[in-house]
Amino acid sequence: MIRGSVPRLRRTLVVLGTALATVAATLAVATTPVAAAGSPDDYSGSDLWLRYVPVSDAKLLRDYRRTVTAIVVENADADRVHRHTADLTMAPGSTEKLVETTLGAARDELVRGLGGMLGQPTPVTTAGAGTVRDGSVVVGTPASSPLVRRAVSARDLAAVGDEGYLVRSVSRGRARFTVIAGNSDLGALYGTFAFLRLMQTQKPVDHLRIADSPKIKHRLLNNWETERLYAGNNASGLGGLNGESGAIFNFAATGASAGRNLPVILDRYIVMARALASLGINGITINNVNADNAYLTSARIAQEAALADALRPYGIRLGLSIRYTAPTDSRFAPDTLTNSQLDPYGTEFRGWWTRRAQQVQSAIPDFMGFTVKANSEGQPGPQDFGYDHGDGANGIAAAVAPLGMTVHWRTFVYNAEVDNDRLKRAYLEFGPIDDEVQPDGTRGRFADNVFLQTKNGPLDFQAREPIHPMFGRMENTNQALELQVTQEYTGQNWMLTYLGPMYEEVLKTDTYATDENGKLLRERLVGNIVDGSAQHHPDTAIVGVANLGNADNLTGHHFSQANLFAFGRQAWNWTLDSTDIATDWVRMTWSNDRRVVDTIRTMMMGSWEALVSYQTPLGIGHQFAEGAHYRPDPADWAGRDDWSPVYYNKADSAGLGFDRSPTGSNLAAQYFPRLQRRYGDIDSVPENLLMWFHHVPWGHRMDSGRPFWDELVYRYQMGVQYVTWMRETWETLRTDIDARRFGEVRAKLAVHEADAPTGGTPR
Ligand code: BDP
Repeated sequence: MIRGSVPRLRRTLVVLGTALATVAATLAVATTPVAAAGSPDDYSGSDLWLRYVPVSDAKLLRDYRRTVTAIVVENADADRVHRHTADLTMAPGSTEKLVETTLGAARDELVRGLGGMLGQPTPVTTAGAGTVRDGSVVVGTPASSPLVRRAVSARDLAAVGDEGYLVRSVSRGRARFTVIAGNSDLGALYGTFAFLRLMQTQKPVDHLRIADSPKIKHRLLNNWETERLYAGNNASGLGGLNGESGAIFNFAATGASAGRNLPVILDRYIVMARALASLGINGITINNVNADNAYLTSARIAQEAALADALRPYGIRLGLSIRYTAPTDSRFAPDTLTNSQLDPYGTEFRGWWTRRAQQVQSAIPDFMGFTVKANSEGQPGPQDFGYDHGDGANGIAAAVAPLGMTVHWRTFVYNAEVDNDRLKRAYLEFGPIDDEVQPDGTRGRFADNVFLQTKNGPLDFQAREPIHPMFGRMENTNQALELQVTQEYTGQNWMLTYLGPMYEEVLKTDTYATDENGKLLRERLVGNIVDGSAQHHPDTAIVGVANLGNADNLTGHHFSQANLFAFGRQAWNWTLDSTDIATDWVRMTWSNDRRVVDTIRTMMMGSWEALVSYQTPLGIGHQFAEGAHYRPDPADWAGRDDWSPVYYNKADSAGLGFDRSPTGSNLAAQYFPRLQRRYGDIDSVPENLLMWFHHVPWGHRMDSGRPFWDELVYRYQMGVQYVTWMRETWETLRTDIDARRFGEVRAKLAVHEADAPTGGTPR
């Protein structure tokens, strides 16, 4: 390649400054200062979106106070969840508390939420001889509550399934009240949060007729602990203080925090649990996919059981990431295996995993199962012992199936030494296993309790990627979509980047999947593949790689909270509009003032596209300096090709971009025919994926009429100027936002603005 092209690119980014009219000028908003309402100026963001500040609109407050006067949760304390840890306790000085029932959690949330929003306590009452007081909010299931049983028909309730809910305004004689009903206690809890959200976002609640249920069954987080964590509480944003690691959960903190390890429960675990339940997230795999076997030792299992106990009332189940070769770890002596016993069809291997899973299950009866990163980035796997991914996944799956557990087998595999394009490996390795005819005549070798967990795109969580060609390809295997919530490649804890639109783009992309006769499926967006409707998969899952750490605001950047919120809402219902989600989040997190809502939402909605523009525009991928994945360095060669910007940009005198069309690596051929044609042809590929699929000549004419190089420069500059506009616009909110959070966001935006054009100093 001709390296001169890349420095030229870099220089241009830095030097450009005045060529374009500023975005700020076109997007500037008028300022009308409004006094900040109801939030102490030192508020840290620690409540996430579960802030229940007093309703600021006086008329609405009067209406709410009339409509909502009492809380009725019959038998709230009856159905206690399992607790393994006899003396489960919160750390001294905690403000959150442990609950023992799901309906108790619903009741407590109403007490807290209504008390805060209405500015007066809302009494918890009993129904009293089956009568309902005017203004009651009645929560429960037909089993827990005679009132609920009478108020909603079994048929209506049946339609919302196990985890769905109904929220209804009901009139009985002179009494008007609200019913929040589920078929399960968890459904009722989800309905409670939905009801509170209506009030947090200042919607009317007097004529409700809501029925809602999740489209995807397992809505999960993967917690990578401290890897790619930007929410640790030390000054640089990484790691932790006082002996903590920076991770959200303390297993092995030292020094001043030694007394704050699990089984002791910390406030932030309960805040997290409430927040995740408010979105309907129902599971979390708590440790890194580059797994440490320590999590399977008896001492850790006891700690994990305590965490599971604390989260259980909120419907959040635990899972663990495991290392394929864990059976050989001497920490499990005398119950260890040798390498030669790691035969996934052998009784030793399967027996070992069954025993381990049983041990976990005896402490955590609702344990979900294991997530496995195998033969990927140095992690061991079945291929090291002469087997393939199907053999390995099925070996562990068979071991845990009798216990009702699942295996999430990740498809993040690549080998640029074998392929002419790193992006092709997953499809090549997993696809044929899905096609295999089985002895019973069915197709697909992966077991029923295996999910293949696939990142949204074929590379690695880049700010924009085409969808992964696996979606739609694995018609005989359960699919789990993995999205990144932690902002590894999207600005980390320095940049304000709202990822809701990115998730939406992924979920609503058409796969153009066809059936076995080549006929287009009727429902075939990525969301349809993931929710099972496209190819009739009975079990469904979506996974977010979480951004939770021990920072006061739990996510490092205040606006990163929005990404967890958006992921959760879209995991529940992937058809939602990311603008509406942003609106809800702003109202719940910052303010219901219209100007504030409009201003912040506008900032958020353009922020991801701006980041794409100044980091990796027009489909160029992975232009980051080695390791940190923050600062672009297009000329870098990171010691191996497939980790290096130059491998991805292929800059030379002819042009820029990776040819994945039929004249190049032909990754395009891994897509269904319609996409294959669209991506494979430089004239039909969407411009935002141009360099993903083509080596674009410098003079290529763009839709705008500009030559390719000019367009590239234009995009970079637009992205950079958007950040300036965000920084300026935030200033207009000074009097509307509580001081600490205003200042913290302001400081981050200053760094963001400095780093957007140049990548800044290495952080
Ligand atoms: C990459 C991360 C790395 C993860 C890997 C994975 O840089 O930390 O371990 O993905 O998903 O994006 O396994």
